[in-house]
Amino acid sequence: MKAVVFDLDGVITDTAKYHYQAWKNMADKLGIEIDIEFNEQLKGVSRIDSLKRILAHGNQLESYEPAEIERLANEKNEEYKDLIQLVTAADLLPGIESFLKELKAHGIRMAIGSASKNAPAILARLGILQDFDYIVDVSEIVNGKPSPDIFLKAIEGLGVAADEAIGVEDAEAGIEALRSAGIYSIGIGVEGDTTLTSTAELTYELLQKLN
Ligand code: G16
Ligand code: MG
Repeated sequence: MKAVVFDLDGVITDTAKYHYQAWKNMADKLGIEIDIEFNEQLKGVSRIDSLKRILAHGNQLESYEPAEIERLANEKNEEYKDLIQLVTAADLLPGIESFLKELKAHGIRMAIGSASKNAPAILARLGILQDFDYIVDVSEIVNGKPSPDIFLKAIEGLGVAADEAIGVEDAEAGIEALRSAGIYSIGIGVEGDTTLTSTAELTYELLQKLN
């Protein structure tokens, strides 16, 4: 094992609450009801696909032209960008800071394979941007999760083979993407090749056992 590929939202930090807040305001404006349970379906899903799911949920998908969908998605993102200004190092999920340190100390390469175009900004706010050897630029990716493309790009960027990497994910679509990429998965609160209930359980020792 030479590398670990991390999802961002739900693994490194919990930005889902800010995505939800911004989507909820947008849905209210559109007269569509969404709740926290529906929000689960948006985890790991790209911005445009999230909006399409919300519109479909409100039976409004047919009513919008692609350009209008684009405009609404941008509007949501502007609000989201304001909300993530609240993120600080205190928002790292349990155990992540020490896990990253351990990996670094053992020369394990690290990448971020997130569906979020805001990933670099969030990592900078968390104070861990420099810890990663590679961050997938999702604007270059055609197919989001559950397609393997994001994770294939991550291992290509790190220069490692799929069987030399381990992926950490919290969403079903992400686990599926890792599986299709041929990368061993650790699921956080979701079933993976190894399943954990919390990021606090992530340690270098655990990775050694998976080897
Ligand atoms: C995250 C979130 C999704 C969000 C997506 C795109 O994925 O889980 O809810 O829609 O990124 O984010 P943005 O609108 O910032 O580009 P991940 O892959 O980090 O779990
Ligand atoms: Mg996630």
